[in-house]
Amino acid sequence: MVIARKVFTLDEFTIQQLRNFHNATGELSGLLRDIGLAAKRVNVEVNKAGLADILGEAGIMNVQGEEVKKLDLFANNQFTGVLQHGISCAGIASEEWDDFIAFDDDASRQSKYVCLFDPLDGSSNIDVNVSVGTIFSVYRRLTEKGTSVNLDDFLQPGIRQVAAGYIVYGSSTVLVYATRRGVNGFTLDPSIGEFCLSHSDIKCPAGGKIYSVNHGNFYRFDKKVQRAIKKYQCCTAQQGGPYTLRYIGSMVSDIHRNLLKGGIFMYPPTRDMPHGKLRLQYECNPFAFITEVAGGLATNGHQRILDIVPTALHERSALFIGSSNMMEEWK
Ligand code: P6P
Repeated sequence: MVIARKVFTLDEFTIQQLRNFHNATGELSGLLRDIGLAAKRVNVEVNKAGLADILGEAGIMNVQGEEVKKLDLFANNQFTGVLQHGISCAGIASEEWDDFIAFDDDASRQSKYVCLFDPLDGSSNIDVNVSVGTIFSVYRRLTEKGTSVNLDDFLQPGIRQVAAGYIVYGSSTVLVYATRRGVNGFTLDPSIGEFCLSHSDIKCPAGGKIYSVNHGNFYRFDKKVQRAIKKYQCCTAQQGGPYTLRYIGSMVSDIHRNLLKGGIFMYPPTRDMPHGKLRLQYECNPFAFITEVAGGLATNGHQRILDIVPTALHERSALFIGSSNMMEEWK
């Protein structure tokens, strides 16, 4: 007799996925469970950040030239440590590490995956209690199993992602991940300390009324972007509007909302950041993969994000991402 179960924890869900694909080895399930463990540990610190001595600057600058917060460092160490001590990842790259890290123990060298992540995106919001998030991306390594990974493993185009996801530490803590089989969301149930399936088979609505952009950059955008923003501001109901501006300054929260409700998130190039601000490998590509699997689109304004061939680990890209109908002019 099989006991029917409604609620799936992340572990149960990934194991269920494993059952459905007989040639699966369980490595990806293990990697996702490791990420879930690190996310739970980060969640504890994010939720008490105001109480513990974990707010504020760590007093160092990262490779991006940005002030690193203590919580950034904590999150970076958690995700790095869990993946290094697991057996499902051969190496990682992170916004907070200058270079990639090859895990050089025998078990890790046998793994077929590498992982890239932004351990705590939006960290400038931490001290004012605005949602922050973790973003991750998983690729099958190009180098031989049993050897150390190298830079080529981390510079693959986003179309080669095996999985991608994010955790948003907000009013609740939600882990969303995508494989080619679909996008699913899991909400942390603090009473049992497990992520439980809460958003099954997420689809990005084809249309939306939300646009997300930092309006303070308006006069630094090109004319096409300025025209689009003016269109969103002026559209009447007869013209497909009215639209509403929602911009939290934390892309994980902005894109999560638009993924569920429909909308477009834009981080266009500006005069001082002609290649955009956001990082291709561990911000744009993971969200582009998730959004496309959910039925939306993601470009840099003229090229599909997933088709861009990266040339450097921390390279930047412009990003236009969201509902397919709202993305027409950015394809
Ligand atoms: P701006 C946070 O620092 C971040 O990387 C994204 O999460 C966010 O969408 C963006 O930068 C905000 O940038 O220039 O609008 O403050």
